[in-house]
Amino acid sequence: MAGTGFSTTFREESTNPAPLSNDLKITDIDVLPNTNIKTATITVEGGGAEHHIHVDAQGLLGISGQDTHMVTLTNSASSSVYENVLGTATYWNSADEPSASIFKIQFQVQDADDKQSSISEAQVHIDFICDPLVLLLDEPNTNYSTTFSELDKIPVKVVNSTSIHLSDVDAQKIVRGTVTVVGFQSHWQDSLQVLGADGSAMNSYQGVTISYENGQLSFEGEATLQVYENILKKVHYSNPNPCPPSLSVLLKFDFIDDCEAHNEPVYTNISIDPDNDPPTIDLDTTTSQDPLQLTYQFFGVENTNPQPLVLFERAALDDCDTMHSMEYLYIIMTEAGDLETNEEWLEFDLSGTALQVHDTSNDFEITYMVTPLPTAVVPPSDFQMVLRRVKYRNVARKPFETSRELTVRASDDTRTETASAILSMDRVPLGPTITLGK
Ligand SMILES: [Ca+2]
Ligand SMILES: [Ca+2]
Ligand SMILES: [Ca+2]
Ligand SMILES: [Ca+2]
Repeated sequence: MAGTGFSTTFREESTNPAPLSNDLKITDIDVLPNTNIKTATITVEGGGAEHHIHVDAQGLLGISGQDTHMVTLTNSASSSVYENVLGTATYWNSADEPSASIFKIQFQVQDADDKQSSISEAQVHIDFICDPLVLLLDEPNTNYSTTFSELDKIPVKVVNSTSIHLSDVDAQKIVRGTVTVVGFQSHWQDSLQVLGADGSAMNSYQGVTISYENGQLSFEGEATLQVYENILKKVHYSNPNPCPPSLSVLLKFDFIDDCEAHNEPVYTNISIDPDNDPPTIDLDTTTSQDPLQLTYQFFGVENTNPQPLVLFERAALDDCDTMHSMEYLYIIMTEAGDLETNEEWLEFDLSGTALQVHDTSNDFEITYMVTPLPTAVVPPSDFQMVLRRVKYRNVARKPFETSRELTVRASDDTRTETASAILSMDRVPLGPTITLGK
């Protein structure tokens, strides 16, 4: 056969087989008496089930081995018939991971005198495609879901450890990967760890280094799919935060194989089973006094210039639970003896809020209850604003002899927190007064 060969490229997974010749010619120096050809073969050197040669015999020649690594044409025919038929030969490779990057396809014919031709070779270059690995977190399901209890705080596995499955048609190794808390913010306090059988956190496993930072668990190191599968079975989620900002945490899995293909992203959804915490109260964030010490100033024996006292202007009041947030605020003032409630009271500034105040004071107790207006939903920050603006006023002519005990109580629908303060009297002495006539 003539020619110096032919070179072509086949792209892996392509549905277009590559032609193996261009203007194929058969010549025979035995011009006479017989230029007919008897058989021809097209063979992939080395063979293998991944190879597929296809020839269109056009009904002119017998054919065997169609679409395999070796096609044989039979029947005696002129060299021009063989040229036409052999010229239709095409090649494709069905492997996801072809066994080499170049294959030699050999053409040979035999004439009527049973003389073999020389071998002419076509070269097929394989354009390799890196197929991504496939990660099933809960086979046959791609994704997984689980629940973390805020109350128990027991770390939970983030994959179904009895049915996780990793596969890859063209790589034996994974080189790195991450499990990421989607949209992570540091105050969420989400934690991802690889835990050993004894419950301790691991920072490496069979050549893979493990680290966690800012909501991302990272793996570095080339290892088999089996090693990575074993690691993923040990990944646990936990969160010490008593105030989960969301009742649902989404984890994204991204792993990269040894030809740099990423898996299609897969996800685990973690539902947070919340625990209701009581509201938190700090009557003055600048001091740790408990109870908080407050002072009301009387001016002279007669309390000649009664001024209101802002009681809790540096207070902090909150309830972080998303479902059971603060609903009531009580402020209660007591002392051992009777109170003259018509001479001392609390003043509230509710402006800018959807809150209302109920005064249920009696001779023994000055009591106020702050609640949302009917149907209103009020954030804890509005309760805090009202608490910071509460004023105490006393218009009695004589100072009280004992201190007042103040109780601040905040409640959600089931839990209550209490803080207390002592309000002492400070009589400011005034100088004597001279009156000249009336
Ligand atoms: Ca491939
Ligand atoms: Ca791959
Ligand atoms: Ca909580
Ligand atoms: Ca609560």
